[in-house]
Amino acid sequence: MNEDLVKKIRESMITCQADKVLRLIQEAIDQKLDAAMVVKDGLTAGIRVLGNRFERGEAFLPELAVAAETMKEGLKLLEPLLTETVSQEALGSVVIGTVQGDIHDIGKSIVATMLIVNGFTVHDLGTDVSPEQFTAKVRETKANIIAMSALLTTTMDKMRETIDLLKKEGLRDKIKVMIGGAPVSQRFADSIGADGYGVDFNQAVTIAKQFARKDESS
Ligand code: B12
Repeated sequence: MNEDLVKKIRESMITCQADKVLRLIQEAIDQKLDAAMVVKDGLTAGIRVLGNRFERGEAFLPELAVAAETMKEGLKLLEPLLTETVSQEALGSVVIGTVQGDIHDIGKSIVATMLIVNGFTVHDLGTDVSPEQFTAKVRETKANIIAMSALLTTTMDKMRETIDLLKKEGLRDKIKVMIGGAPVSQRFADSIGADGYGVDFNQAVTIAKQFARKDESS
């Protein structure tokens, strides 16, 4: 029954039926379904299928835009549930943003929310964030983690540039770097000298907690 509802949310995302998605999300909320599961297996799974169709020329940009708007509206409905159990632990502070040239912000914003829920202080710089802006915020906030998101193959190299600038400014040893986003991989993370790569918001939280534990023991 619950799986049915999540499946319907995914299918309605794929077919860009905004009103239906929002109605089904309300149903999921009323039925007290796990909000994180609705985000992951419903909304995110659906928008990914649509992205693949776009790549194959079977869907078009206006459809992606409708799906993105629907996703944001859906997240607004779910956010009170996601943040209901904000952890009181103070695990450290994170500077997060989508890299320069890239305006995709849905995944980055979910990661930011889930980090807050799990006890991190988050400074969200938004989208199109230059290496200079990331570095200045790290310096200003004395954050222990920087989290970068990239959705385009043409922008992911900005992650490398940011790490290089952190090194140049003498900040690299003081901060852990984690990266994510559809075109990014563990291999890419290793190649640019990032400390962690996460495939989704669950992994982002796990990695950030690992960093926090290592910080404590050093
Ligand atoms: C929605 C969408 C859009 C929306 C964005 C709206 C918004 N406000 O974000 C709009 C319509 C505006 C858009 C525009 C474009 N898009 Co677009 N878009 C997508 C789509 C369908 C979904 C992205 C998304 O929101 N996914 C849902 C979220 C929840 O998932 P996510 O972002 O992957 O995030 C999760 C994980 O990756 C991870 N994560 C993310 N960040 C981080 C960070 C850290 C630190 C960690 C640990 C984890 C992590 O956790 C998140 C949550 O679980 C993707 C398809 C895809 N497969 O990703 C294409 C896609 C990314 N877009 C693409 C393209 C080409 C474009 C455009 C260039 C199109 C154009 N011709 O104009 C423009 C880019 C403009 C720009 N300069 O940025 C391509 C990129 C291809 C490539 N190889 O580079 C894709 C892959 C579609 C495709 N298959 O062709 N897009």
